[in-house]
Amino acid sequence: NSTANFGVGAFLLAACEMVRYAPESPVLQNVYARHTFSLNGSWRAIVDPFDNGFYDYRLKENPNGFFKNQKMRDKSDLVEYNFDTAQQLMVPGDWNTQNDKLFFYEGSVWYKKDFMYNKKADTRVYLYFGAVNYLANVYLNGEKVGVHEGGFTPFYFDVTDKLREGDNFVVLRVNNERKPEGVPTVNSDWWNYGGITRDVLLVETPEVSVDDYLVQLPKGKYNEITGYVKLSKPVPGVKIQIRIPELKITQTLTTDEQGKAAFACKAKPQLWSPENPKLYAVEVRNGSEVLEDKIGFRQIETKGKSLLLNGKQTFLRGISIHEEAPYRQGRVYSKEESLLLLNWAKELGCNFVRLAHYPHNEHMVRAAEEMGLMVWSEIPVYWTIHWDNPDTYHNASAQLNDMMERDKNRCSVIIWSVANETPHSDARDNFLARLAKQVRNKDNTRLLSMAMEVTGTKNNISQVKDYMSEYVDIISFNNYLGWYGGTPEDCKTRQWDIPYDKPFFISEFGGGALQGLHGDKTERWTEEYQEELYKNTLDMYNRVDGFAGTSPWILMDFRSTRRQLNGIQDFFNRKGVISERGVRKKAFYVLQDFYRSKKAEYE
Ligand code: GCB
Repeated sequence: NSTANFGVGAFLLAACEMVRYAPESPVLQNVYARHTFSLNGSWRAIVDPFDNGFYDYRLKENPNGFFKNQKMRDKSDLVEYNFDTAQQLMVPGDWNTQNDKLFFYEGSVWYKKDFMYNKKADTRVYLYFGAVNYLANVYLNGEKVGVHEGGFTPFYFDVTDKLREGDNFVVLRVNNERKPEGVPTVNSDWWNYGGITRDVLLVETPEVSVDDYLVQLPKGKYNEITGYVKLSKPVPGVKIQIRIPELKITQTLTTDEQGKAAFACKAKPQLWSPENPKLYAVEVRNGSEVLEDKIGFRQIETKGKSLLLNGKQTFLRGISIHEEAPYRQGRVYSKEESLLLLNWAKELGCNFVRLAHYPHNEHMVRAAEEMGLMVWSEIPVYWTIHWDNPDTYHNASAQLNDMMERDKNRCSVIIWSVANETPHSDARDNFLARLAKQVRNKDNTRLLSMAMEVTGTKNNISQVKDYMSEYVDIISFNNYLGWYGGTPEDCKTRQWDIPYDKPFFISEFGGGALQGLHGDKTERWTEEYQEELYKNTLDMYNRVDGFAGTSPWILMDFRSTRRQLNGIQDFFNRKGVISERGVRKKAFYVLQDFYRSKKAEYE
C-alpha cells in the first residue's frame, strides 16, 4: 500500500535510493478540506524533446539537470537554459491546447514555479498533485523529491524538511511519451494530453494528523454506520471525534497501536439516490484539526439478473464521458467544467455516468454525487497492455489502489471497473483476476465490473462468454453492431446469449455523426444514421432479459489522434451525442426519450 501511493516509478527507484523514496504512506483523504495553498496558476515551461535537462551527453542522469534552476552568475557564465524567460503554461492544464506547437507533442516538458512559504512549528507539509500525465519527476529547491507514474491519480510527498523559509521553487519534469509497458499502453482512442493536468497544492497538517477515514453503511445494513479513522503516524491513545450532527451522532474514538480506530453506531440515515441525493455533513476532529466532508449512504447490490439500489430494482440510465472540456477541448480540471458535462447528462435523463477510461478529477466525482448521478470509475487498463510484465501489473494495481482510496467515501461510485476491451489470454485473465481480488479485499460495498466484448456470433446469435464473467457482479460489454460491423438494420434481428444469472450492462454502443451533416439514415456520418443506430440498438437490448442499463459511447465528441478522416473527423471521435461545441445531435433526443420511458417503467 505505501509504495502504491508513489506509483511504480517511485517503487522501482526506491530499491536503489532507499532514503529518498522511503515509504511514507499518507492517504490525505479529502485533500480539499485541509489547510492548503494553491500552486495553480502560471508556471514557467521548457520543452525538452531530447531530455537534455535530464541526461548528459553520455545519456547518464545529469546530477545538475534543469531541476537545479541555475542562473548565470556573471556575464561569462554558460547556462544553456533559463526558466525565468521561458514560456508560461497554466497549471492545471494540458500543454497540447495551450500552444499550437505542442498540439501533437509527446515528450518531456520542464515546469517551474516560485513560491513564498513561511515555515510553521509542529506542521507537516505535503506537496500534492491531483494528476500529472504521465511520468513526473518532482524536485524542490534543487533536490529530488520523488517520482510518480500514471496520469490520472493523485500523489503527494512530504516536503517538510526540504522547504525553506521564504523563497522556494518547485520543478517538475513531466513526460508523456507512450510506453508499450505503460498503463495505458501506446494505443488508445483519446488524446494523450500531457502536463500537470490537475490541481497542485501545498497541504499543511499537524505533526500527527488524520490522514484517512471511511464512513459508510456496512454491506447489507440500513440501520448502522461504520468506518474508521487512521492517523498519519502509529500513535496510540489519540482521541478522535466523528460527528454527523444531523443524525445526532458524536463518537469519540481512541487510536490503537497502529494509530487506527474503528467505529460502528446505530443510525437510520435517509438514503442517497438519484431522486434524493441526500448528503450528510460529517466532521472528523483531531484536536484543532477538523476535516469536513459530505457523505451519503446507500446500498448497491445485485440479485439474480436484477440490480438493486437501496433494495429497489433500478435501471442505469447512463452515458460515457471522457474528461474533456466542451468548447475549448483539453482536460477538464474544474468543478465548473465538470458541471457543464454532468448537466448535459442530467438533461439526457441520466442517473448514471461512466467516467471513462481512467479516474476523472475529484471535482467531477463529487459533483456527480451532489447531482444524483451514480458513477462507474475505471482504471486505464485499456486494450492490449503487457499482461506478462510484472511492472505493468504493479502500475495498474497502484492506480486501482489510488483511485479507490481517493473516492472510497463517495457513495455515488457504485462500480469499480478494472479494464476496458481486453483480449482473452491466460495472462490477461490472471492479471485481471488479481485486480478483481484487490477490489474485493478492499471494498465489499460496491460492485465490480469491466467492459468486456462479444466472444462470438453464430446463426445471428451473439454470445458474451468471457472468462472474467465469474469475477464481475454485472456483465458489462461494449458492442458496436451497426457501426464496426453490420448496419443498424441488423439490430432488428440480432439475438443475444448472455449465459449468466447476473444483470448485464451495455457499457458502450454508438456510431459517428458529424453534427449538422444530414442525409439518409443509411449514410455514414450523418445525424440520421446515428439516430437510427440508437433507436435500433436500444430496442434490441430492451428485448433481452437482464438488461440493467447502458452508457452509450459517448456524451460529447472528443479529440482522438486515431481519427484522421478529413472534413469529418479532423482528429475528433464523432460518436458524441453532442458536438464539441455543445450542439445536440438527433441521437441525443432518441436517448432522452428512451430514458424517459425507462424512468417511468422503474418508478
Ligand atoms: C471502444 C473503446 C472506446 C473507443 C470506441 C470507439 O470500444 O472502448 O475507447 O473510443 O470504442 O469509438 O471506437
